[in-house]
Amino acid sequence: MFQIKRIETEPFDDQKPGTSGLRKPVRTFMKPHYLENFIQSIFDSMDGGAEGKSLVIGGDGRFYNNRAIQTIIKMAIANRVKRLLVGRDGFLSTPATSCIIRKYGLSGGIILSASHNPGGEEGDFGVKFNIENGGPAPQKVTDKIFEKSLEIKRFFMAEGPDFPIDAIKTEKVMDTTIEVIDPVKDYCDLMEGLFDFDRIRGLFRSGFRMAYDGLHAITGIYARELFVNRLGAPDSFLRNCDPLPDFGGGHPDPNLKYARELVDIMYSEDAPDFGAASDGDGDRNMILGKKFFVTPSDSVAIISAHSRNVPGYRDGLSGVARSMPTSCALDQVARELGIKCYETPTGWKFFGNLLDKGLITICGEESFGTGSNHIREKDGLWAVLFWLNILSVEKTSVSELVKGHWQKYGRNYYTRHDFEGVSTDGAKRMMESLEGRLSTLAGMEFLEKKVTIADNFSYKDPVDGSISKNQGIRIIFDDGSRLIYRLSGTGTKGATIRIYIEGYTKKERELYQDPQVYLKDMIALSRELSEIEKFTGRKEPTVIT
Ligand code: VG1
Ligand code: CO
Repeated sequence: MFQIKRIETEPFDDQKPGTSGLRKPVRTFMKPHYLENFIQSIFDSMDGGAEGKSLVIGGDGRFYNNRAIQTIIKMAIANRVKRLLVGRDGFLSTPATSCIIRKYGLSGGIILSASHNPGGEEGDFGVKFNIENGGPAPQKVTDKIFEKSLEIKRFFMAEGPDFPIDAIKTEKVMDTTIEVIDPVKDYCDLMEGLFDFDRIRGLFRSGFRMAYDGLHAITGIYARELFVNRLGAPDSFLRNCDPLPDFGGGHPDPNLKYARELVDIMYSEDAPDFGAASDGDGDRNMILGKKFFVTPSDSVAIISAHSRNVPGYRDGLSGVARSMPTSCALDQVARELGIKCYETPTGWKFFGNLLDKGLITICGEESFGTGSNHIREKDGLWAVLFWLNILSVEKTSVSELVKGHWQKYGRNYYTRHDFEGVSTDGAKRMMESLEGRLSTLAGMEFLEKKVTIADNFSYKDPVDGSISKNQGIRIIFDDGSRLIYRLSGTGTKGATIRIYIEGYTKKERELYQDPQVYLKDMIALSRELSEIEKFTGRKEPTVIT
């Protein structure tokens, strides 16, 4: 039925994976051989090739998901993969994929998603490759894939009919056993083992109301199983929970700008007690209370501070970690708990070694990513369940819980200003100019604060000793304030400059302000120091979170 073909091909020069896999407009992925070259490069980067390996594939359901899955199934057969698990209907969230790799001891997984980037025919597509620990491939693996992509001359394809993936079944095709699996069960079982489902069920029974927005991306199918089927919530708690190839025309990014519908509900007079949303592939989360937004940096700190109330974390945390631009709220909690807080570059792959070695239990990024050692990816619904578990124990509102946290630890005011789609050249020149002035900035005073550190962040992995340079420019002040500048590694149009602005206070009367107001002078300073307008022609950011 299938015929193995060796197909001649020419390399593309733009298949370098970014912060999170290879991400391009879907039109690029649809070019002849584009996807095939990249998948073959992944296979070729494996020790001894893909032959005999076990892999899982699935995606967030965006446009081109199922075409790509058929291509990958046929390439896996041709490359003699031994065992291939495929999510039914081509669905698998990023965290569920990580869970499945670990649970079944697979060699790795391929996730088809451009995460929070828009989908549809005009949108983006992406391929992420995860390794046997369940986490994103580390730099040395992605470097190897890129190398292979630059020298590729052929790929292997089993030509034949499409393999039906709309029902659970196992079938052997040549050397490959293909198993179409339930995309939600394993992941939901894992969640049930970590959280106190009885208590959360009780919370829902007590009249507590929730609005969960799946943004028409992958998490809808998981949310329905978890909240409705297993936790007894009414269906009305769920919104936009049917995955659509174009995400209903929206931008599946759970933040104040793109999850507007949910934000409007949560700021209305009749707002429910709790609001949450996730992104395209299910690894991000946004947490809201009644007229209240929880910053992701606060969220990971609060989750860590309350972790003993959650069954899966009752024994305490070995350590915690945050990405460098994430606010220092987590550091305050670590200090109180007497554990170490590691600071890593942006991107989940940097947490992998720390988690594998048991050096940390919980970690997070300011970009709406929170997770723990239960898998090796950030996990949107895990964070939502964590909050529900905490609220069911504390019997208080989201805003009271957060305010109580600030009263105890002080508040790390935080905001991120994104300048999207600026000229690549202008962005590069801005970063270079800033870097060139770093040595003169150290020791200078601005806004009555002294610059204590001005550098380009470099990270030495404490486990394997690898060094990652140029991870973002930091200007740190003696009162705990910070200004951070980085270029995004996930955008697909021009460049995106991210400026992260942070200030810290413990004064009770200063705790409850709008971050844009509290940080006003620091925001102005961030513009001045970088001369962003001169280099990019932009005065204002496109997204503020
Ligand atoms: C962004 C975020 C980063 C996150 C990455 C992938 O990267 O800042 O924290 O890990 O997206 O998230 P960048 O390079 O654009 O700043 V996802 O949800 O794509 O897997
Ligand atoms: Co994502």
